[in-house]
Amino acid sequence: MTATVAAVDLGASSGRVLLGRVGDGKLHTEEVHRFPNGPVHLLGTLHWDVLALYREVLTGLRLAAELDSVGIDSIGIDSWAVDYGLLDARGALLGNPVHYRDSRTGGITPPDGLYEINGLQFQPFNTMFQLMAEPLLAHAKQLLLIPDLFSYWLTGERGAEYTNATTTGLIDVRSGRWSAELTRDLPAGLLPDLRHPGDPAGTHEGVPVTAVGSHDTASAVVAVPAETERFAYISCGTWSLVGVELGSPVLTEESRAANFTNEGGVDGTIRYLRNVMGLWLLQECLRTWDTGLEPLLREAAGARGAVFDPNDPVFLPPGDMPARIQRQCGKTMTRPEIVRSVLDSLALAHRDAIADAQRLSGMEVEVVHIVGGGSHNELLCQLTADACGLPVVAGPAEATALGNVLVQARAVGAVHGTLADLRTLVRKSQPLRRYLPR
Ligand code: ADP
Ligand code: LRH
Repeated sequence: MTATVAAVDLGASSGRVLLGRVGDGKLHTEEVHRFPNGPVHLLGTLHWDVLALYREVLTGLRLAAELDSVGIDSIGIDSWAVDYGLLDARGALLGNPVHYRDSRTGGITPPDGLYEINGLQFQPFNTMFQLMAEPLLAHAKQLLLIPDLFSYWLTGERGAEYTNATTTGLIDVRSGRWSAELTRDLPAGLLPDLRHPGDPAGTHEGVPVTAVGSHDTASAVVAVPAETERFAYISCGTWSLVGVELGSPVLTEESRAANFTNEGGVDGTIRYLRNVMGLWLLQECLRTWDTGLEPLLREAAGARGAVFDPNDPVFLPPGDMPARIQRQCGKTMTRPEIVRSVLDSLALAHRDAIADAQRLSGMEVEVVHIVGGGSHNELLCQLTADACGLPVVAGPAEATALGNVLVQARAVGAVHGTLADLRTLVRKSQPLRRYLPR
């Protein structure tokens, strides 16, 4: 059986709709629509423009339907994590969703004992902390994470997809359910029932919508083209999400202190990883300079950089990134030197996270997979291989959308098997590039 599915993947820097054809041991994808995404500053608060994004999603689905005269078997949606919309009693959106880079959660510290329950790294923007600063909470009847909100708008049906729900900080990592203790102070019924990747999630104009790993990083990890179980991954886009896949969480004090997270993956896996600030640093430099990436990357290859800690919270909000980087490095630099500093510093942060993941989980890795838009960045891939002293396999750049496609294709019966089987399909169908450590 061959299936055609539409994957909606909303990243923090861009969104896209892909058409995926899967069956007879083959995987073929075609991008049908791509659109920019980014923060909108409004009256002192940083928002997402969710209605504009929804319009783009509808455009993408229309274009996909026009391309596929045979008919689409399923639609799946994933996006960045932690952010949400609040609904009133009629199901209408209360306010425009706030961006996780907004300053409203600045100064929050995690309560003691939290990690033992939710296993989540501390990020000030985790949903549970945003809710502490949420003025609309008292008026809200229900909370929907961003992919669940889009799914609701498409289908009229509500639910909370599990992988993304784990990024709220409100899921008990052992039971995989909403934690009674952590949700105690929230309005009753605020959090919808959980659904899991592969579950039906309603219909849009007669086409079934299927829950996927709706946390973009969960979908990206599905499509890591690993041959061995002993792999590390870097889902490298706006963020670098760096870690390993495990069967059970690591909840030790050392793991908490190293700020490693145990996020829920597809098929009951644990995504044991650390957030590294990622290519956001570069995106914000380019925005400040109002220039393109490729010429700068060429110049950066021959430049000397400085090393700084890319995870310093000073880099989290939007703003003049070159100024912040130069301040952290304690010197004035040319543009290529700044770009080189970003790449050197990210490569070292990738190395540290992979070393920590191995030390804390006891798993030894043989290869590092870089997926996401950053897999196009040859210099970063080579520097990461050099820093880690491990081979790097780069690609696919659209791993998130591919993971979304594959989980849908499996749900409709066009492909069978475990994550290893899905990964084999990715490995056989996608162009990959190998970097050896120098
Ligand atoms: P997100 O899903 O977080 O929006 P993506 O996975 O789409 O992020 O990755 C976007 C990033 O990938 C860009 O910011 C850019 O740094 C990098 N990237 C994309 N294409 C290229 C390219 N051709 N060369 C180098 N880097 C690229
Ligand atoms: C990447 C991502 C990441 C989260 C962040 C908020 O897009 O989903 O996994 O930590 O956004």
